[in-house]
Amino acid sequence: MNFSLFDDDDLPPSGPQPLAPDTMGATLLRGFALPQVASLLAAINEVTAAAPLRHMATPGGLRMSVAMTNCGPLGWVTDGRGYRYARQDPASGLPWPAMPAVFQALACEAAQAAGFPGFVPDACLINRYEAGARMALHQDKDESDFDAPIVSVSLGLPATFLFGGAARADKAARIPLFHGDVVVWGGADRLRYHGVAPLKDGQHALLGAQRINLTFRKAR
Ligand code: MD6
Ligand code: FE
Repeated sequence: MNFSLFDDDDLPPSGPQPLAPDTMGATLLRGFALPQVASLLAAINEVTAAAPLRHMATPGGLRMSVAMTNCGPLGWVTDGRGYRYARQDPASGLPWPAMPAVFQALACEAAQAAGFPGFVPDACLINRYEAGARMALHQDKDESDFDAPIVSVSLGLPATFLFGGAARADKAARIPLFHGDVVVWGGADRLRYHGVAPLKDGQHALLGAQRINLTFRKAR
């Protein structure tokens, strides 16, 4: 039996570092979420029981390879009418599940560690990647307040994060993100293109064959 706090493919926590050499606005907190993982997974199970993960459609009618749901007052949705934040889950007509306290606390603490004190998210998008799922290069621009940061938590299988520039055609840096890593993104680089490379097959000790990403935003 191995009682190490960290799985072999997880890196131990370390202090804040820039996500890429040419950014001041995106901070990587390696392993920041590891102490909260058990509570985070329990909370994810509660949210997804009430608002199941589903493959939404892009405005152009394509099925997204990433399955999504939300919690908190607002949820990010996409369908034939476009991208937007909505107070209700379109699948049920009910409000999104409340944001679990452990989510709220982690997002606030991570933002503070990266130099954004007082972050209070009103939306948490939950993304589930299975093998082959990817997120094409995009900008996060459906929020009304670009001064607030975005806090992004990676759980489960590792992924390659693509960190591009101000234009879609700019070459993207490739940054590995592991179980427990947190990225805080704000300031000057808030509108840079970014995405996730197709998830590689694998088995994570706690999450199995998937990667879960929590993305906290102040949408309004
Ligand atoms: C993901 N993340 O990591 C997708 N957006 O699965 C994002 O699209 C993202 O991680 C804005 C800020 C941080 C992110
Ligand atoms: Fe994004």
